[in-house]
Amino acid sequence: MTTKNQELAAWVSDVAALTQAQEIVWCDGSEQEYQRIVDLMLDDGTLSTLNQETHPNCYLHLSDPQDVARVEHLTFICSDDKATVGDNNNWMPVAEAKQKMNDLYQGCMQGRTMYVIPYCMGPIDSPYSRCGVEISDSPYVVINMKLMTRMGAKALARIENEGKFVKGLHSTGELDPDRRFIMHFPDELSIMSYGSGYGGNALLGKKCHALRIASWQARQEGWLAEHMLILGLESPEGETHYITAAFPSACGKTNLAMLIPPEKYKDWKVWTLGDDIAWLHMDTEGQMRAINPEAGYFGVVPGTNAKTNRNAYDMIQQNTIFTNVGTTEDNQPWWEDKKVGQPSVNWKGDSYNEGTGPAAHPNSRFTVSATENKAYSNLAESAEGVPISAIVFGGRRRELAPLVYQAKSWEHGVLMGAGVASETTAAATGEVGVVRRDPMAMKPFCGYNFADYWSHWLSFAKRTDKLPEIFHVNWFRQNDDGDFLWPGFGENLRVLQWIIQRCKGEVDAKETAIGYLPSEEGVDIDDLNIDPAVWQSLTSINDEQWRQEMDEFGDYLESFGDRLPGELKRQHAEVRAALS
Ligand code: GTP
Ligand code: SPV
Ligand code: MN
Repeated sequence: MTTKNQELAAWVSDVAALTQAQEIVWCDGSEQEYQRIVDLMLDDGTLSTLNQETHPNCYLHLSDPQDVARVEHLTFICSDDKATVGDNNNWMPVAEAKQKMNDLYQGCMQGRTMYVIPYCMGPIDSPYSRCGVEISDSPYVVINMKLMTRMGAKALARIENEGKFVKGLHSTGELDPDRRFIMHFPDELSIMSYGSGYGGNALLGKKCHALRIASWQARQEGWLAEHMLILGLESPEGETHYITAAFPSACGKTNLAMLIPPEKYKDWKVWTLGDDIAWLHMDTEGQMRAINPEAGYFGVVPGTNAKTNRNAYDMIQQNTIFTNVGTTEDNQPWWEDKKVGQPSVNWKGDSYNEGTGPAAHPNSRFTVSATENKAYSNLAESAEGVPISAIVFGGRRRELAPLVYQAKSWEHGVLMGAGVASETTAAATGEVGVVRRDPMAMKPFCGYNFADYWSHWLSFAKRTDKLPEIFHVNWFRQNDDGDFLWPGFGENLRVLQWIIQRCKGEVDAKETAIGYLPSEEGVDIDDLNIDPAVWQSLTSINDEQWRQEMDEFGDYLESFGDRLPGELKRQHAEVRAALS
């Protein structure tokens, strides 16, 4: 196979010359190709089979122990104007970055196969979808891209029709953390990644293209590329409302997107459209609509069990690639909080021993096609996307943030999103559990200056009077013993119900300085056995703590200087004044 697109053909041959790849393989996206590459990896030991009786077509990949998460300090946006990139990103001048990367790529694929992977982010026939081509020397990348995107011949055909595509070059390199970079060149729609095989660093369609590059394009073209799940909430009467929610990495998007309602609400249904990324466009009627650019899930394994997330638990019993989990004696995948079985081997491939850390890496992942999910929405493949009623922001905060609250206006909602702060998780290298500012859950993913990004968000208010309502949730409040105050998971349905009732104007709320909180009987918790004092603290605010929070947040906003939109300053001042 080759291509009619001259630009693509020329780029592929330039890369082959630079990297001195031994062989070029154009990926067609077929099942046979997938199996052929799986077999090749089984042969070279980069993949192993799991118990095929209990887990048909499931495989295990153990990564280099130093290559288990995104590396935010090694991720750069390269454009010649530093101010456009913003202090929220690492910046490097284009020429310097290219020099550095070309030096690394020089001869790096000697003796290796170079895969050319055409992919489409979004339904293949959607006007909102965008294509790219990833060149990679990693067979692991090929099989993951097959599950995570619309990959192969159809994507190539679309590229040949449209002419435009994102160029992503990836080499696993030596996996040396000192020779590892993830570079983005938004002006020329290209990405260069070297030295890591980990999902977010190596599957370039995902965070690199569908968030960092796409957010840059979205600003120019009037749409939004967001770190959001998309779900449909269907009532017993058959009415479905669509919600998007932005939570930072490993803070509950996959779980919420696949929620199974508790027994009391068994006539309700949650449908999954996406679990990580949403592209939001305004249609000609002024309605915001969302598509999920992805076609699969690259999800956090630990904590997934038959109780917390039955849909995910069931969907990863077959046709799944596991990365960095442990295994049982009979070679089934095992992870912390799986609740069944015992670990025998850990994620480093050593025999499991309680004293030497968890069996599964805390950021171990499953890769599986979205079609394996029983809750997969039949509108997930719709070219126009789904109409959005509510946008939810959230973070992992053991204190401060109430269970749920609603913004008073779109502009106030943008402030609320900009104010997201959350405890860091194992999804990125670095310390875990420290609160950091993570506006719109996009700190690691917004490809340009946050101040301009907030202006862009604010600009939607001028374009329509039909914008979604904006909310903030926090499933992670804890008591002094470290126990969660809210049961979470399936019970989060009760909060989603309140959100939709608020959108429809069906339920009263208490007005506070930070927004509308549920009134006494607003959220149904009758059968949950929650201590009234706990419920009170989940649904009220501590003025003193919030004054402190708003002051810190104010300083953060000020750090964006003149670029900070005046409207955001006004919104901040209003909340701060209401707290005095
Ligand atoms: P990324 O894929 O990194 O973007 O993460 P995500 O936002 O999709 O997070 P995910 O749903 O995978 O959840 C991450 C961790 O949080 C898992 O270990 C879950 O078990 C846990 N979690 C998710 N929802 C809840 C909840 O409502 N309550 C509690 N206590 N934990 C939760
Ligand atoms: C995240 O870290 O937010 C993820 C996993 O969804 S990765 O694709 O690796 O970024
Ligand atoms: Mn994510």
